[in-house]
Amino acid sequence: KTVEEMSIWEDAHQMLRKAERDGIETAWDRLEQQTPHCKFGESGVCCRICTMGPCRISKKAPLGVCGADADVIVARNFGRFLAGGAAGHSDHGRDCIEAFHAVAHGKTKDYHIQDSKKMLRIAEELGIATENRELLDVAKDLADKFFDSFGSKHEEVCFINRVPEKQQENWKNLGIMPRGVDREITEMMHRTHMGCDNDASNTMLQAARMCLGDGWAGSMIATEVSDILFGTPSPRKAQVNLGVLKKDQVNILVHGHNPIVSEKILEAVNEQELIDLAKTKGAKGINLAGLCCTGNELMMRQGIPMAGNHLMTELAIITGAVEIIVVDYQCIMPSLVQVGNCYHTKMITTADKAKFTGAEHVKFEMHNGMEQARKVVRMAIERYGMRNQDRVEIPGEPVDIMTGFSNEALLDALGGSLTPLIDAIKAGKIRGVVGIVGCNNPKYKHDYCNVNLTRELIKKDILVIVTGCVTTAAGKAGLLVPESIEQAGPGLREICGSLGIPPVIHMGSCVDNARILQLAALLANEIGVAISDLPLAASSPEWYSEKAATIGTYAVASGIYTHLGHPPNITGSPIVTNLALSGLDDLVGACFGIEPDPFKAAELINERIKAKRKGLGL
Ligand code: BF8
Ligand code: SF4
Repeated sequence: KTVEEMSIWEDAHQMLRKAERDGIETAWDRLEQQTPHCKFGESGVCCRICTMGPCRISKKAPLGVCGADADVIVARNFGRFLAGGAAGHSDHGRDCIEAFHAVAHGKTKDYHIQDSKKMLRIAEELGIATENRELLDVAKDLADKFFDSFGSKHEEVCFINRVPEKQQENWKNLGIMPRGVDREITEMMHRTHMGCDNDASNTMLQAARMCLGDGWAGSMIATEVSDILFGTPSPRKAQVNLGVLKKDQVNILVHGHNPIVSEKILEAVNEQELIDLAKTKGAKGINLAGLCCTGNELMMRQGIPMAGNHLMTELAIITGAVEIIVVDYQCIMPSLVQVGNCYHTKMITTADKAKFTGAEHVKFEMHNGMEQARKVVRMAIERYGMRNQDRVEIPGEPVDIMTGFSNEALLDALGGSLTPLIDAIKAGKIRGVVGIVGCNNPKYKHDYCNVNLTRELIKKDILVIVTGCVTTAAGKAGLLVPESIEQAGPGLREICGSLGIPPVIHMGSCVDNARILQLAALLANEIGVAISDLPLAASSPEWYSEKAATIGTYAVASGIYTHLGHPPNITGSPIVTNLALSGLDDLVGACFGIEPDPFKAAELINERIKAKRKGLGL
């Protein structure tokens, strides 16, 4: 493949060429080594659940040793795949609760309640008394409530009050009303043990229930607690692409997901003492930039620039300009350690649950976050002297973006209520709303689908919300600024123009897809219909991760049609495949659609939106 076939971006091309010159292997090279992929694995019919196997299903051998057929095996494999995603989001959520709990109990001086108004609002929403009480007492109760809701104590998921009545009824009827997310994940693992749940549809219903537990609790709690601790995002400017790195400054990259680490690094790089120290080493200052979702978190709340999305993480190090890459967990390629070793770049791990061989471990805990952050920044400053400026190449100029659209901020932009948005939808000026979310995957030309689908949808007067790695794609394409209304259809152009907002709205990281769920629920409640009646859709064109599949599944189970660029590894089972592509429509009012071509995908989504509008008499 030529570099032009690998990515749509000039900064990526330049770094891929440099990688070749510097003799560095990237994900694209390793994909080639792994191709062709195992067909059994790809279609989901390889079972490794017990040691009577492993078993592979084929025409010649249609049953595993235990008698499980392709449907059962695919359903079990996919159930476990989704459990990985739900666990990732919700364990991240639990870490946020732990920080919040430590703050409430005065066990940390490094973390604080930044948005007490939001905390009180959520406490009231969850039935906790707030009047005439000390803020920290309310916080203690709220932290306990969140902790409790993770397990099996409660019958229903934490933010069930936000779910429209009709969806709740639907879930009850199907027996998929989610309980604590930990319980759902455990039950998923239990059911998929050999000889437990051997009915593919039944297993898939549990998968839906577990994913709902992630969307409406695990992820939603992560988002809400992060807002309480670090501030609810509001509109601000930022910049994206590798051009945000600085040749004459100490460059630190934060990568991973949880703002608990990255927010402290940000505070440390702004401390005068450390800036002065960097200057004594010959640097002009200290530059912090983000990657992937922790980058999204910092960008949303603090306007910190974003160096790149998933497939840009190796390429960011190949600039030769990065002193340190600080990571917490999820979506961090283990290859980054080796790529870093080819330059002077050190990877710092911060969580005991995510160590990387060859990286240096600086454990972040509630009581020492700030101290550890300063330590990391000092290490970066030390390493600036080891940088070989002759090997440094920073491609491109940063692109401006507008970020910070929490639902609170969106409501503000709308003048305090959803009415203007609903009126615009009714009048057909905004024909629908689509969340484009998720990843990169070297099986696709990097960001080609993410960007083209976004462009096609806004042309059709569909408001687009982006999160996760699609954010950087839309940002680099110049779509996250108000001026991009020029590329939108006339109705969307008029509405966004009058509000001064871009037609593509950045709502945060992947756990922040919970914000989109909440917005969908607010719209449904306001209009008095089910979420599945609304002209909404979701899409993850270039997805790769378990988490992305979990998000897609909770979106569908919540009533939102979801497009994926490629199917999960389920195609070996007619039952699971049919359920995903159509059967779920009858059950929950939404299903998946698969289409790798972004232009055809835009048509598919558009058709869905047309049908939903018609259903509402619009
Ligand atoms: O949670 S979009 S590549 S970074 S999985 Fe990962 Fe996908 Fe990026 Fe964030 Ni989400
Ligand atoms: Fe084979 Fe059944 Fe064991 Fe799976 S659970 S490995 S199909 S015997």
